[in-house]
Amino acid sequence: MTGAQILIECLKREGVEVMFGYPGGSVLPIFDKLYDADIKFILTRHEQGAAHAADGYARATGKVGVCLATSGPGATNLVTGIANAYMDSIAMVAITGQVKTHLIGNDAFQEADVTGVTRPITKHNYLVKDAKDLATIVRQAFYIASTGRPGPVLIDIPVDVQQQDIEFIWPEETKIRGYNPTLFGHPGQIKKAAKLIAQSKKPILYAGGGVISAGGYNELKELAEKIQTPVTMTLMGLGGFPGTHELSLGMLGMHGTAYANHAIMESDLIIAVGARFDDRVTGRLDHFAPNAKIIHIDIDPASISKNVKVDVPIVGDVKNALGQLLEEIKTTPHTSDWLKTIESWKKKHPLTYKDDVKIKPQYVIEQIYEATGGEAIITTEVGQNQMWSCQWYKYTNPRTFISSGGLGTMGFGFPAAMGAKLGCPDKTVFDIAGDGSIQMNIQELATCVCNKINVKVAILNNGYLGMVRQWQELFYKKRYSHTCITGPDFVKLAESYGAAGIRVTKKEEVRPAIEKALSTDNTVFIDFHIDPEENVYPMVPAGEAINRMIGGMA
Ligand SMILES: Cc1ncc(C[n+]2csc(CCOP(=O)(O)OP(=O)(O)O)c2C)c(N)n1
Ligand SMILES: [Mg+2]
Repeated sequence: MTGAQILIECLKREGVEVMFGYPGGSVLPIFDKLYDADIKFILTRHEQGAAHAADGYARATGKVGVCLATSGPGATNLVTGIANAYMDSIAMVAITGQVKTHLIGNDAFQEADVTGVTRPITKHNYLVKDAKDLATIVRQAFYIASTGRPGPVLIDIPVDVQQQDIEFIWPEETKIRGYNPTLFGHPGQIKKAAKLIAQSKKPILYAGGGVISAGGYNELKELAEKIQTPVTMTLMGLGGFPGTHELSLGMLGMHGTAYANHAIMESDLIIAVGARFDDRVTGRLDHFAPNAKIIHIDIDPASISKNVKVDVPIVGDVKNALGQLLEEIKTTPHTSDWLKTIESWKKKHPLTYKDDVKIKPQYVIEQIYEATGGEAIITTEVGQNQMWSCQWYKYTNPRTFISSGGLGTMGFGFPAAMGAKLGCPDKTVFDIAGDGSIQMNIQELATCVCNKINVKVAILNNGYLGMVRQWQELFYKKRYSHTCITGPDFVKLAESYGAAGIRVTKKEEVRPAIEKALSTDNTVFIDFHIDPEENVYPMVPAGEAINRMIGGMA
């Protein structure tokens, strides 16, 4: 078999059903084999779209997302998508073509040192120098991407290796020396954690994306109910615990709820589960949760005590470790006073906005929530649109909220929605977008229409790079330097691609437009002309303690 045939055969054996990508000279042998392979191939209109679509597919399904690009510019166009997956620990395999082995290092046409470029943004990467290593490398790549703390793995394959003829041997086993993720928590640490929990009076569960990637949703819910402890989630953790549950505090951090931020600051015990104490969550570190002991469950030992020193580290798979903890806990803490205090904060300081005749973005999202019965997969772009989507849609199931957390990549949401829809064709998929962000990968409209990928895009059109404008308003004396942004006529643009477009300029048109989009068997752009200077509150100014919120409780 040729290297290209071996690659396709390995992808099939790894269970790959869909892949995203773009052709070019250095991947022609692979594309030739894809011509009659039974893998669905989605030709995007930009390689960045392919990487984000693979990422969205992975987040929605829990499978490995796969993308493919040619050498040089094709590969460098993947870079943002790979970095995005790396920051959010998403299982992805990115395959790139490379110039012929004897030309590597020669500044050959369309040569880029892609393994060099992606080294700091991949969990691992490979340059395949001989086709006889290819099968082993593909197996390892999928194994590394999907086990332990998931992440992107890149395989760079020179053209001559794709053409090389060799015997195909499928490696039955994958063993990688020095790579052995710890799956269960140390029993001694679990005991210590159970003891701390029993003694605490003001515990809080702080859940991150690890709950979702490990499939620990049921265990987290069981634990929260058993120990009657409130749960706050990071952006990546939304959907990891039902947002409608009475123990849910919603999201914490820079744009978190006032009660979540106060609860974590006042707590005497933080049980961190698959979360990494990101700076958007902790705010000013030396003021963070001064009275709390910390238990930290994470599969990645490197993320423990990285930002915040913890008292009881538990290295292990979140689902397993929560299961162990559930078994170990015999005495539950007395939290009724604590829950009462939090309940009063919730009542006094709920998330709010001033309703108006103008269309408020929060209102649009509430209407999307109601119209979809809370059952849609929501993807977002980055900025105010993203934060409002965290605040105003309640996610009750894992893998229903898909957003660029760590990297904050404008242009992520639309291609990610495509990937999610391909992975979950029976679900309604909505990209809640900003008018700036949507213009960063708007070319994927063609991909949607051509492949009948019916995603709905709600553009919260404020005529601004809204989140940056908000910072300029609050911290730069309203000097709106280059944040007023124009766009095309989104309705005409969608129509020109063969998609549908709806413009909404009045509040009473909001719900009917959403209903119309839902009943349209096509990709739909809804252009909501929202109040242009609406802000996201509460807000913790960068570098402040997280209970010092603008628009939160004093
Ligand atoms: C690729 C990229 N470039 C720049 C930024 C910085 N940035 C963060 S939010 C934002 C504004 C986004 O504007 P828009 O998509 O209209 O969303 P809004 O905040 O108005 O809802 C910018 C420029 C980014 N996050 N990503
Ligand atoms: Mg905007």
